[in-house]
Amino acid sequence: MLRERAGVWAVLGPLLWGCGLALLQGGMLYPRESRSRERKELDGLWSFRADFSDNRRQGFEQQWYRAPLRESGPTLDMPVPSSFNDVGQDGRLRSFVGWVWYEREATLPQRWTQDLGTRVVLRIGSAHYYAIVVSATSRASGWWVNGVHVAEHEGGHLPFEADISKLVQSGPLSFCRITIAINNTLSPYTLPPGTILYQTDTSKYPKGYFVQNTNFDFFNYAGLHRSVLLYTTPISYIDDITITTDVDRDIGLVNYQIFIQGSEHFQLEVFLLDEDGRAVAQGTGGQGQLQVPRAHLWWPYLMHEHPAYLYSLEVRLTAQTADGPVSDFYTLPVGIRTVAVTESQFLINGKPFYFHGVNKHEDADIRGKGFDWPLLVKDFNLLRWLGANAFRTSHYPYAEEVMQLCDRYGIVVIDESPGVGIALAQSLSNMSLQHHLEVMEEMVRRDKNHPAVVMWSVANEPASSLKPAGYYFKTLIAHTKALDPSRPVTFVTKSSYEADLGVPYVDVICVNSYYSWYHDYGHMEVIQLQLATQFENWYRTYQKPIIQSEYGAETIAGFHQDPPLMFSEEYQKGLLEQYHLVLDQKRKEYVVGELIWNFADFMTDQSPQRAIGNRKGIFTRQRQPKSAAFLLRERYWKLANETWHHQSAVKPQCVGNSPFTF
Ligand code: GCB
Repeated sequence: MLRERAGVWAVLGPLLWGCGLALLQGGMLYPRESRSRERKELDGLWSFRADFSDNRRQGFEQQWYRAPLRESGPTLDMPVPSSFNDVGQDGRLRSFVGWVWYEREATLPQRWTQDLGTRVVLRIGSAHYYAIVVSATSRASGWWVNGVHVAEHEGGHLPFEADISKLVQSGPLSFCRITIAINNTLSPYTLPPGTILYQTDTSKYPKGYFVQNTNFDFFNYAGLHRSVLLYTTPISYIDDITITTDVDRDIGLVNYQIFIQGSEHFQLEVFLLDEDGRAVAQGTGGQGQLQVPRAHLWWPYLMHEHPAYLYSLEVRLTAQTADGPVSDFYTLPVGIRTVAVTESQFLINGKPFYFHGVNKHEDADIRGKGFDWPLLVKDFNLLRWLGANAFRTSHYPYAEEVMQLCDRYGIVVIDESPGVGIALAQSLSNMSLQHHLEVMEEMVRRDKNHPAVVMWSVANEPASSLKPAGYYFKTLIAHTKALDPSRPVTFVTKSSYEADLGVPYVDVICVNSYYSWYHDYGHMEVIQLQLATQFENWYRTYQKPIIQSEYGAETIAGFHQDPPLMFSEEYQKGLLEQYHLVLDQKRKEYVVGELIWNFADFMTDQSPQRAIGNRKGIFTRQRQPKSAAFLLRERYWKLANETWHHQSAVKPQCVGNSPFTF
């Protein structure tokens, strides 16, 4: 919902268009082509201009969206998807705070603009942080319909859409111009939060000087981070599908609920197809249960010889409209699996699951947080090479294509919201909570059907010992559970077991710790005692399973010191080994996972603690292994052997470089 954000927006904020968004109505199905649906990607080069004016509002004052952006002044070519920060040579753009403007023209197929039975939707995968979308159309005569406001959205990391059918179907059309203004300013009430620090001492700073401060440890990359696309549906269409699954002996149960828009009179048929395309169950109507005898379950990677089995749910809609019958088709991958938590175990399909994996970031050279297929495929190849069976989307929801690959490869996901850096009491206020609840709704709506997602994490390292944290997390977790009763909910803490006011409400305790890194520098000999005490205190207090959700050490690839010194590859290995000794004891009791911080080095704000970013990766930012990657690889494959649940005598082995070796 659009709200005036105290302070920050007053200087950098949007012109309020007076139109709150009905964000949470309707579905957010991933746009897939089908017999009734087409899609057109608008990725590539866009025109771009940052508003460097003092108040950052010149773009709105001069209405840059009313004419091609290049007429407003100099523009740059900007790739989409990408962050804008690192592609240029202008240092001012790298650290820019305020409004930037993206624009491109799209030519639409004639039938999209002439067939009133077609619904045309503009979808933006992620615009960080605040976006206003304006569209203009050019008629055959070369006459532009002035910019029409089509959407606004708060928050990067999650998609939003606008139905632009009316706009593109009101006469012969030659072009559609799309302008997206994006503001990356973070306030105490955004998610993640931040503050703007104004410097008023004119003996030290120029007039009007300000910087953006944050309490999280990654660079606040901004821009159009994921694909922008247009897609079509018929005017009566399948708007949303919710799937939950269960298992009764060897019968897989697929519960479905389908939401239709654009017609009240319709028939629905659903078919569940196996991997060979054979229908194994079928049903009719908007909700029901499909039963699959001898179902192939969705198993995590390295837990079964055929992990990640995916069925396809084919939904067929026939709707009656004033103009006659309309059909829509949508196919959704479905994994049949169960998730449950006991006092000391995390169960997938009734079997104990141990998370041996990583924390990641969406981060790479040049593109920043921009989606990139080669990078994604490389990362999944590395994960499988490593023998990792899980990751956490630290510290925000990742691209939908990432989640799809997790479903396909059996990589289990703890899906985390952008609730990171919640450090001030202000950010635990009702205003923040309200927004956080909405973000969870958007996130659950987007990711609810991924079998890979086994748990929601509502936040990372919030100030959970501050007084308002109790109510905040109680409400947030209850809301998330109400949205999705089928998955456990957690948040990741670094508070002490005595002081944390949010942990009473979580299903699994996720704890970060950096023994011998952020204190007791260089003294790895204290790790075992401190870590064991940490686990024992948490377990004694709560009797809930625990995940070591972060641990690690800053390591500059190529630095070697023996005996180990901080920042060397040997220190990283040594520190990990100390952790593993304790994890190996406690995983026999109640510790259900270990996630290294971090998969790869990543960019952060500049500070004396960070040498061009955070170097706790076991891979470099360019995805080359440090020594610790080999150590973890050996460990993870060994752990995989212990959690192998199938009857087959052949167990997974880490041989050579193939991630597929069994
Ligand atoms: C943490 C944070 C993570 C940081 C990491 C570090 O506890 O959750 O965002 O990057 O520590 O390296 O300090």
